[in-house]
Amino acid sequence: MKFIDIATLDVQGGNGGKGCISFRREKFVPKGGPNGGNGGNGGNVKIRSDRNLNTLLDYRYKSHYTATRGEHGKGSNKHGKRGKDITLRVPVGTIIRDAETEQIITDLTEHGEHIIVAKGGRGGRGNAEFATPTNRAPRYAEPGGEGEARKIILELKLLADVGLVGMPNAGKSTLISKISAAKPKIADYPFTTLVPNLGIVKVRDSKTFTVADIPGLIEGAHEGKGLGIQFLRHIERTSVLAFLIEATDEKPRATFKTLIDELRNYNPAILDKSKLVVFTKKDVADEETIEKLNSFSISNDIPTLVISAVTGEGIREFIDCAWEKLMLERSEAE
Ligand SMILES: Nc1nc2c(ncn2[C@@H]2O[C@H](COP(=O)(O)OP(=O)(O)OP(=O)(O)O)[C@@H](O)[C@H]2O)c(=O)[nH]1
Ligand SMILES: [Mg+2]
Repeated sequence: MKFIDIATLDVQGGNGGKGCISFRREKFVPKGGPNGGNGGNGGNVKIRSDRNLNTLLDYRYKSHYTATRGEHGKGSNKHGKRGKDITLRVPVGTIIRDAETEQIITDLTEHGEHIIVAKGGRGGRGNAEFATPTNRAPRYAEPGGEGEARKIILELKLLADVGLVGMPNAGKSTLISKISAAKPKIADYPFTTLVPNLGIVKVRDSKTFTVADIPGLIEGAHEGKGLGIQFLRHIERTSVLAFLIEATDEKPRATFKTLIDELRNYNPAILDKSKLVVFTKKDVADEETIEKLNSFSISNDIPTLVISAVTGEGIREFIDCAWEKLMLERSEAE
């Protein structure tokens, strides 16, 4: 299944009901006063975050939502009922933007948060409300207000624990396919992965973490080169970043720097995350290279591993290392 993480919706609040023009008609009261009731307010369109959901898939099939209108006012001072609200449920982590201004309206980060995205129109006042000493029988009532109409964009950032970043062809998708049930497309050409993949990794017992494989990054990605950096939003909320670099890369340090620079250009805060460096495709590197990589070091707090998804070497260590970093991040977050 393709991971749908963006959806554009047209939302509209219900119109307000019309105010009523009506006069009392009673025996023995020849000129009854005005008794037209108010129209009900239109319903609102609301969005609520729900931890039981994890995609925006539903919104691909239905993208127009209009709340019901308020009932019109009636005679005998009866007010119209308000229109029903519509509540759209979205996964926790969904960002809502106004499609026109692209401004973020809100960021739903907790379960059960909700927001009105399109307000219903106000009910019009009935003629009873317009009676004054000089005009005791107004033949006027307000129409209902129009419901607010708006185009919004829902955007979901994957809530993965560990994000895999690397140049195209580094072996990101191969790794996720070895450590989880995710079955992404793997090929020996760059930009095989076009949409992010999410996998669940079993550590041991019932312990698991989630990992995100994103499309490859290249120098200039922040200017739109390659597939650009649009996918980096998926790793903004991961706790740990694994930098995958091919063991046969002749300039691993420069590659690491390029990746760091691209992330920094997107959002410098991403670099505060725990990091690990993972050299991939150990099986095709020569002894000398492997030896060099074994002593490769960026800094004390960035572990380095050399793995092969083909032979399975180092995979267990990768899982353990990522888990350890994750536990550290979690305990610091508490
Ligand atoms: N020999 C060897 N080949 C590998 C290993 N891991 C991945 N490959 C190969 O490297 C190529 C690229 O692998 P992918 O997993 O598609 O790379 P990616 O980083 O996801 O690439 P993009 O999606 O294009 O960014 C494929 O031909 C894989 O079979 C490995 O450990 N050893
Ligand atoms: Mg890939």
